[in-house]
Amino acid sequence: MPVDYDVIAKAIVDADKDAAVTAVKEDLSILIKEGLTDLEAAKKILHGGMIAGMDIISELWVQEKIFIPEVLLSAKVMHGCMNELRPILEASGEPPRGIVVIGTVKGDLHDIGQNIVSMMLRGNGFEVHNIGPNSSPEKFMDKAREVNANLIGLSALLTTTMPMQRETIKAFDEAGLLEDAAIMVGGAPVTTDWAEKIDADGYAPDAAHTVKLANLLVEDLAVQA
Ligand code: B1M
Repeated sequence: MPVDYDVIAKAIVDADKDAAVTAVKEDLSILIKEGLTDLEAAKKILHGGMIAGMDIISELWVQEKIFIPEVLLSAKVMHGCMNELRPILEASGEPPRGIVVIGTVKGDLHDIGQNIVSMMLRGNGFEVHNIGPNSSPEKFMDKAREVNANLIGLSALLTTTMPMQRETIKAFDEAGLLEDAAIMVGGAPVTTDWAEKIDADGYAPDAAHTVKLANLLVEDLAVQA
């Protein structure tokens, strides 16, 4: 039976957790039988079905065809599907390429994107400490000190919380924590221009680019050391 990613996307839009999780499991098994590795299959399902479903939700919300309760229900189903992919995306036996503290900045409750970024970074050999949404500069700094992080990831999904990325970077700088660490920023409204304006070390538009950026930043830090 061929894989139909629309079934997952539709189940996320309909907030039908059982249907979504069943389709994720079935599609994983089909793609692996077709010869893809676990990781290749998980990435295809993530982008072709799950993120596509959340894109539809975004569009429906913009058009005011659905409202926050519906968005929250779909977000929960998205989390349920992510639980199925997590072990695959995170599996790695190598020593960590870098130590990342990631979260969504203070005032911002959106966490789906940064959870995906976290999983992809883990799956690509980074040690990731995900401190969750609504994280203050102090929370980021406490965790960075505790785990001796060399990469900090700041997610913001609201134009009103983007300035908190700048505040967090300032706080790290003033505390002298940027000598051996680099800051990455991301989130739907964030741009390269914004990243430059707030003195971030890099911007990534999605999880795959975050992995590339993290690798580059870790190499730069090694050269500077
Ligand atoms: Co909110 N919301 N929301 N929301 N929400 C947006 C962001 C919005 C664009 C919708 C819209 O109006 N079109 C809009 C922001 C407008 C703006 O600021 N310009 C909005 C609004 C207004 C709000 C509220 C203010 C609504 C209200 O209460 N009136 C409110 C704010 C609450 C708060 O945070 N204080 C609110 C609440 C919510 C829910 C709680 C209902 C829910 C969040 C549930 C959750 O996360 N647990 C929600 C959702 C789901 C959305 C949309 C529909 C989807 C976001 C999402 O999960 N996308 C969103 C619409 C949109 O973004 N187009 C919207 C899927 C996810 C995979 O993508 O998060 O972009 P994304 O992550 C990507 C990349 O951006 C990148 O990689 C990820 C994977 O590829 N990335 C990084 C993300 N972080 C990164 C960090 C990095 C690097 C890359 O480096 C570290």
